[in-house]
Amino acid sequence: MRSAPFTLLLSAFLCAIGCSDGGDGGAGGTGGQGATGGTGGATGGTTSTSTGGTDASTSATGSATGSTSASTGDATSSTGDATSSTSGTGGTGGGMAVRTPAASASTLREAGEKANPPILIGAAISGGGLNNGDYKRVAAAEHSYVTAENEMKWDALEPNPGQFSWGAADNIVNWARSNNMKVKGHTLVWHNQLPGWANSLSGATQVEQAIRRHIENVMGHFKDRIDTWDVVNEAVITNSDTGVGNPRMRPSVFFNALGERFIDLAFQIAREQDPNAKLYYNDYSIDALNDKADFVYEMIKGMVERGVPIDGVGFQMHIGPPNNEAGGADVAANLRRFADLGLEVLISEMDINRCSNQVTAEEQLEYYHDIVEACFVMPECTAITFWGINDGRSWLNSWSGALCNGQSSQSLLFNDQYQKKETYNKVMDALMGR
Ligand code: 9MR
Repeated sequence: MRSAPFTLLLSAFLCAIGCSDGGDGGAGGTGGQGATGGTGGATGGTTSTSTGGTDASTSATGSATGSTSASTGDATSSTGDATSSTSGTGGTGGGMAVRTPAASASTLREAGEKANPPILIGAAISGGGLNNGDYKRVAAAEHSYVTAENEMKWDALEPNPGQFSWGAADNIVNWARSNNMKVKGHTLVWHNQLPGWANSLSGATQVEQAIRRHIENVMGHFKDRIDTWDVVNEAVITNSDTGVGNPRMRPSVFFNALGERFIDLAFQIAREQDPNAKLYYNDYSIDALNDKADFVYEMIKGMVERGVPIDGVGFQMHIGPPNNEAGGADVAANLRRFADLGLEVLISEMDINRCSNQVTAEEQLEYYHDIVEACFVMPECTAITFWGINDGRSWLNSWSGALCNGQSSQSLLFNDQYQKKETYNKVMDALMGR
């Protein structure tokens, strides 16, 4: 499952739809930033690659979401200034700009902050991890963006109906903010990690009320601290977790009671709570071109066309067992079609599992480089989050489908002594345009 020479394929692909060179970005125009309110802090009106062609006349998709606020202007980190919002150039027309790498950087975070436009570099952070000094040091030095690995899921936040427990989540959010890191809320509506009481809800009214109460309370609690949210997570399944075979809506307490409309409903409630927040759909094994990615593409396209307030799509990018493999060129093509809907795209949970050698060491390095590059070059790709810091803490080590049987998945960028691995160097290369 190795990809073809990526740079060649990428440039052929770029030229097929506009061939802008990325140097000054002016010629091609931005295409679609404005449609969703300026793709967060990462894009927008700097002297960047994304400034050209701001003629709104190229707008094809326009603002389906209505969330034109460019709210997260300060989002990108301590540099922050590069974020003045766009006025909505909108649409898919008019060529494509390319992100410019930093001239120099000594951490991933700095490479992201100094790129033009900037890009957030994230990690899943666990409460347990924050008890370790090395973990905290590496996490804050190398990343500008935080997703709580488990502490903001429904079972953690609302263990009893209407009774909320904020301590563990507050701990992570406050730590992140004290290190100038932005936080993404993960996740408002998900079939997994639900408390028992939620799984026994039945009937449309009960389920709708529970969704509303949960979203209102959670977004309300974090209102001044979090303005990007995974609103709905993993609503689609296929026969295999690799994203192949009979894609369909996943049965869940939400889907069973409300049908597919639970997704629109969740986004609408979230938008009512925070008109300026960035609202994302997030899923695994939709990273490249497969049955599940096609199905989710049609689903998201429908949402955009109906005016559902969605701002972006998170591609989890769990590569290797139990999930899909994806080469850089296919990831690039897939991200591009979603971005052309006028949406942000994000790599939201990246790791590459080496267990059982289904992904060889050489392939792992190639994937890390080429997939990160595929996102990095696109101004619409606003963040790259890795699902953990060091190998020893990876969820894959103990996940049965991951075929690790307790061994290390060797899936991340740091070893258990918190030293950089070769995977780190490949990611850094991609962020620096090498
Ligand atoms: O990393 C998380 C792990 O500790 C939990 O046991 C698991 C339970 O479902 O969830 C893991 O995180 C998942 C994320 O929230 C959503 N996408 C898939 C991630 C890996 O399973």
